[in-house]
Amino acid sequence: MSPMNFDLFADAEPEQVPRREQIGEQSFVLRGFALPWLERLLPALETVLAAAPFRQMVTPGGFTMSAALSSCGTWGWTTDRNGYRYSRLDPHTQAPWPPMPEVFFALAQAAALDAGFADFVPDTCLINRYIPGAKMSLHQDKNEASYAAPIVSVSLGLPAMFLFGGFERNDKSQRVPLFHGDIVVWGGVDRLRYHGILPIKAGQHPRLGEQRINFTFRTSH
Ligand code: MD3
Ligand code: FE
Repeated sequence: MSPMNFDLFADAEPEQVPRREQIGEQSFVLRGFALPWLERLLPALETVLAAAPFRQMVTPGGFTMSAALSSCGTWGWTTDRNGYRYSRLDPHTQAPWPPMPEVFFALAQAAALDAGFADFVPDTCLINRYIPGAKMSLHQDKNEASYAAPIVSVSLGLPAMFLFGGFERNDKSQRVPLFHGDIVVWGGVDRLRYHGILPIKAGQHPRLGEQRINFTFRTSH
């Protein structure tokens, strides 16, 4: 056998999909970024939910959202017939929202930094729970005081098809599949893009069961 025939790549790492995908000028998907944090995130999530359980909220238009919501941190996002707002108190319990667990904050900061945003200081984490059939219609997030900070979103459980649109409702959307452990980070110029989640397909996730949970970290004030 001539040396020419040695497989130069025999010891190389197997081919892998890129870990960081750019989906917009300042938007990145970090594939699997949350996986090493999972066994610390889930007990912290249980603690938050014991104090502020998931509940379905009503939009100003009178529709009950199909996703169930909770929050932690100094502020929590709420909606009812009177409008959308951030509040310091959970309207369900009348108590302050539970504090943001350290592991939530640390993960959000690490993901923001990986996408190029140093010093991200979220003051709220909105927690969305989707069961099969639940969705989130195309919308913009406009309730934050400043759009300077990025938004960090963590996907857990069942997969989802994320719609990443333009700056007007009718602009064409990209479809981005999001899987258990993926994190998406959005910065400045992409901050006001329309976005949504297609109805979740039936399925069982080995760790989270029949649901998708999404954390959205924001600097609201
Ligand atoms: C894209 N949540 O809570 S990720 C929301 O998966 C929300 O639960 C979805 O949209 C979910 O408002 C999508 C979060 C997200 C947040 C802000 C964005 C995506 C964004 C701002 C601009 C573009
Ligand atoms: Fe949103």
